[in-house]
Amino acid sequence: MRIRTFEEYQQAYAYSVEDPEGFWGEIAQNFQWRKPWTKTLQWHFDEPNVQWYIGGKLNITENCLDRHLADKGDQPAIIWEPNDPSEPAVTLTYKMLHDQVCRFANVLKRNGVVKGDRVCIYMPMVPELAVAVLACARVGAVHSVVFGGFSAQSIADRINDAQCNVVVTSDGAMRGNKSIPMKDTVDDALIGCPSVKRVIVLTHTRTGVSMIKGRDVWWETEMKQVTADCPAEEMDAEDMLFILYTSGSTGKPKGVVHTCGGYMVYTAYTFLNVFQYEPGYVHFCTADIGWITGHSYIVYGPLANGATSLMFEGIPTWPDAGRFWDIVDKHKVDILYTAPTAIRSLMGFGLDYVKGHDLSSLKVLGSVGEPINAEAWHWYDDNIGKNRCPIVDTWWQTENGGILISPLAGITKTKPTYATLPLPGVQPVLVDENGAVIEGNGVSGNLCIKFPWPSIIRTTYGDHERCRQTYFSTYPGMYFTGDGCLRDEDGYYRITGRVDDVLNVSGHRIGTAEVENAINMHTGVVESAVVGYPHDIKGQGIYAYVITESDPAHEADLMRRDILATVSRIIGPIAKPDKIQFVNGLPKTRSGKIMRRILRKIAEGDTSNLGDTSTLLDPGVVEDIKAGALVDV
Ligand code: 6R9
Repeated sequence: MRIRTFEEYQQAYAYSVEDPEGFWGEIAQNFQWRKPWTKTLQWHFDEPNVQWYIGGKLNITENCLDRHLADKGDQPAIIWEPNDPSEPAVTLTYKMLHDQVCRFANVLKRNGVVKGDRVCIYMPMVPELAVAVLACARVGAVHSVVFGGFSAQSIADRINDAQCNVVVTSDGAMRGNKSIPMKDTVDDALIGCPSVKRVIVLTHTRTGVSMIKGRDVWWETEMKQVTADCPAEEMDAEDMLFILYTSGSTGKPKGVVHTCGGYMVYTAYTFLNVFQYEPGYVHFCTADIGWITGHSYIVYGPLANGATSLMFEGIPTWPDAGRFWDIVDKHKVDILYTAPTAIRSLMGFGLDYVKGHDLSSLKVLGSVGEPINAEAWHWYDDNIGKNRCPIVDTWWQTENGGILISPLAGITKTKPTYATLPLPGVQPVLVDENGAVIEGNGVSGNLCIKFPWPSIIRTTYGDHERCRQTYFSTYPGMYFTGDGCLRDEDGYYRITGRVDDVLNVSGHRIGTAEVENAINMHTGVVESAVVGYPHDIKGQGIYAYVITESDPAHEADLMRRDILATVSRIIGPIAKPDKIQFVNGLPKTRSGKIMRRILRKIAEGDTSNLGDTSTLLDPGVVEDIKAGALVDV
C-alpha cells in the first residue's frame, strides 16, 4: 500500500489509471475480508451506479480493531485530550477500544438496533463518540453523526430524513468555558421525531437533564448490563456504513451515503500515504467527528492502519491561543491536521502563544476544509513546522469520503496554496461552462472527476435522483465537485473555491439558500439574499440583504439580533450572518432571478465595476444598496 518515493507515486498513479480494477484490487488485499469480492468495480455515472468489491463481505470494525489485537493490543488507539487541560487525558488501547465498542454494540442490540437501522449520534468530542460510531458499524447499523453545533430543528430534519430509531447523546458538552446542553437540544428535536424509540445518554458534564421513562436510558447503566462479547455483523461491501448530511446550493442538506468496502479501503490508503504515517506516530486531526474529516481521519482511516489518533474535546483558543501547541508538546504529536481558519485565527494572537512549547515532535502538517491563503501557509510552515515539516494541503469533500488531491508528505514537492497532484485512482478534469474539457496546463475551469474512486458518494439518502442531479447531471459522464480550480504550468492543482451557491465559513459548508430560508422564517421578513464575502479569519463571512415589511430604522439593531436568533434556532449558530443589511429591494432580472453577482461585489466592497446592470428590472435598487453597504474600512 505504501508509496515511498515520487517515482513510486508516478508508477502507482499510472497503474491506477491504466488498470483501476487491478490497482484497487491489490490495495484491498491488505484488509481482512470475510469473503472475497468477485468483481472489483462496476460503474455508470449516468444513473449513477457505482459498486466496488462486489460480493465482498467484511466488517470495518474487524479491520479497525480485531485484526490489531494480536500485535497492537496494548498500543494506544485513541488518546483523548479533554476540554479542561487540568483534567487527565485518557488513553484507550486497541484492546480497550475493542472492549468498549463490543460492549456498546451489545447495548445497541439490547435497545432494539438491528442491521440496517439508522442511529443518530449527537455528542461532544469524547472517546464515547468514536465508540458509538464504531459500535454502529459493528452491528451493521448506519450511523448519522450530527455536529454538536446544529440546532434542534436541524437534528430533527436529519433524524426524520433518515428515519432513525435510536439517538445517542450526552447530557452536555464543554467547549472552552461554555457549557452546551446536548440532551436538552435532543429533547427539543424529538418533539417532532416519531421514529425515535430510544435515547442513550452519556453522563459527561453532569448537568441535570430530563430522562423520559420508556424512552431515555443512561449509557453507563446500559454498559453494565452487557458483556464484551460481540461478533461483528457480516456486511456486504456495498452495504451502507453511514449517512452524513451536507449542504448544497439548493434545499435542505442531503444525506451523503458511504458504503463499507470502498470507504474503508480508500480512507486507509489515503491516510497512510498522504500523511506518511509511521508506526508509533501520534496523529492529531483537530476536526470534529461531526464532519467528514473526523469520520475519515480521526476514526476510520487511522484505526484501519492501527495508528494512534488523538481526539481533542475543546477549542484552539481556550484557555488561551496556545492550546494546540500545548497538546502537541504534551502528547508529542507527529502529525497535525487542521483547517486554515484555525491557523488564521491563531496567527492573529501572535507568536507569544507558540513560544515556550516544544514542537519538535511534529513531522507532518496538514490543511483541510477550505483554500489556504499564502500568508497562513507560510505562517504554518515557518512557525509551527519550523520549515522542516512538509505541509499537505488536502482537497476533498464529504461526497468523496477521502482525500482526492494532495501532496504525499515529504514526497510531492509542495507549493503554497496548491493541493498539488491527484492521488492514485483520482482522475480530475477541468471543464468550461459549456462542459468542454479543458486540456493542457496553465488553465482553469470547473473541477470534475471522470472516473470513480472507491469512496465516491453512492447516493443521497432516500432520494437517488437528487444525487444524480446534483453531482452527475451538470457535466454528463462526470462527477462535478462544485469547485473552481486552476492547473498551473507544472500540472499542479489549486482549488479556488466554490462556483455554486455554497459558502465555506470557517471550513463549514453552508448553503446560501438554507440561510435565506431560515431568515425568511423570521416574522416581518419579506425576502432575503445571502452571499459570501472575504473574511480574514473565517475565509468567508455571511452577508445577508434583508427586506422587511416595515422600515426597521429605529429598531434595526434589535431586528438584527432577532434574525440571528432565528437562524441559530433553525440551523445552528454556525450559520449566523456576520452582516445584515436592510434593503428596500433586491437586484432582480426581469424573470425574477436575484443577481447575486452584484450583491457579492457590493459585499466585497468592490462597487467600482458592477458589470452589466441593464437587464435589471429596477437598476435603481443597486444604488440604494450600495449606499447602505456594510463594508469594513
Ligand atoms: C473535507 C471537507 C468541501 C469543500 C470543497 C472545497 C472546500 C476542502 C479544501 C477545500 C481548497 C482545500 N475544500 N478542502 N478548498 N483547498 N484543501 O472539507 O469536506 O465539508 O464537504 O467541504 O470544502 O470547496 O468543495 P466538506
